[in-house]
Amino acid sequence: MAEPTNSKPRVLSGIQPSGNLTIGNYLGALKQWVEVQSDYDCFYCVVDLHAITAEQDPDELRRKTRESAAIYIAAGINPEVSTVFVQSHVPAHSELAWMLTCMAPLGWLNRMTQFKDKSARQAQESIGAGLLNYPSLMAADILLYHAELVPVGDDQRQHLEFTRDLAQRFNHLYGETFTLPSVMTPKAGARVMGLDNPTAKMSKSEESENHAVYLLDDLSRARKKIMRAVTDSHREIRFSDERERAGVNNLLTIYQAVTGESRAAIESHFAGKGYGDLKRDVADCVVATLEPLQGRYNELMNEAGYLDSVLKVGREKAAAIAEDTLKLAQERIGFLAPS
Ligand code: AQP
Repeated sequence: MAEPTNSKPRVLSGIQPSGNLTIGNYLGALKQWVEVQSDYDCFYCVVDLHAITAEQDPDELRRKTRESAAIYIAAGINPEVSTVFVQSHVPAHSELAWMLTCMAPLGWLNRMTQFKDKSARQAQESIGAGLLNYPSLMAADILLYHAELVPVGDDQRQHLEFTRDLAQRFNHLYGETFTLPSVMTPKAGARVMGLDNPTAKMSKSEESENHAVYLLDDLSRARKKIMRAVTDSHREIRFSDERERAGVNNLLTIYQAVTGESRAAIESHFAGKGYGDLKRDVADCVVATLEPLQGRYNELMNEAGYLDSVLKVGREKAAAIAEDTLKLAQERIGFLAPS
């Protein structure tokens, strides 16, 4: 196994630059990334190889890739402490993904909820094979770094299970090669729902006007979207698993995830208040999070060369580890080493 360069256990996670990052991406992933960065040796990548499982405009993809990396840093990832890089800059991801794709049973891939959901929205003939093989690439991302912990939102739990199963299969067939990773999801905000449709996950590729608050939304627009969020005809403000109360539950969950307060404290804060008060308070705390993030983002984007230098250092650090692991996996599987 490749020797870790840092004695701390390793973390890996990523976000697809497939659109504008949402508060779902922030609360489900980015916020946790920041919280663990001093206790782990963290690798955070912009997963552009994953993004092309759906059609992307080339210029837009390049722009969103830089934008996403800048958002990671603006959200609190310190590139002096964590490694920030672009997935396609480290070719080992694609190479190991192919090896794992060859080992991934079709039955496992066909059972993935994300594949079933996303493929159901397209005509059968137009579904790219990449969408089906997405979990093998995600497994490669994680296994290349011997990551012990993967902080993600709830929707990625199944892919983590798949990664563990695939790693076990490889280790069983070819000898101990990969570390089995554990999933880490936040207590609140692991599954932020759409503001316009609180029974569907908030998603950056969903295009309807009031579905998501984007991290780079104009602040008054972000506020307006929250004030327009779907609620219900009840009056009581409390957490609930009932489907018809999903809108209020979602707003409370966002409030809980942002403020870190307990459910009991939040319910007592809103006791006797109306939905207008709830929306206003949620909007206030979300805007208070976005404002400094956007300030740092704008500074970063105006600092010529800074982001590229972070990504260059990140690529070098990531590639050194990934190449070692890839070499080991290639050797184990029986590839003839080049002389
Ligand atoms: N709504 C959400 N609530 C909590 N966490 C979320 N994540 C995504 N949406 C929510 C988490 O964000 C990380 C990055 O996700 P991704 O971009 O790799 O893919 P995704 O899960 O498919 O996210 P989107 O926004 O729905 O993207 P598109 O529309 O491009 O497919 C992951 O940790 C994810 O759990």
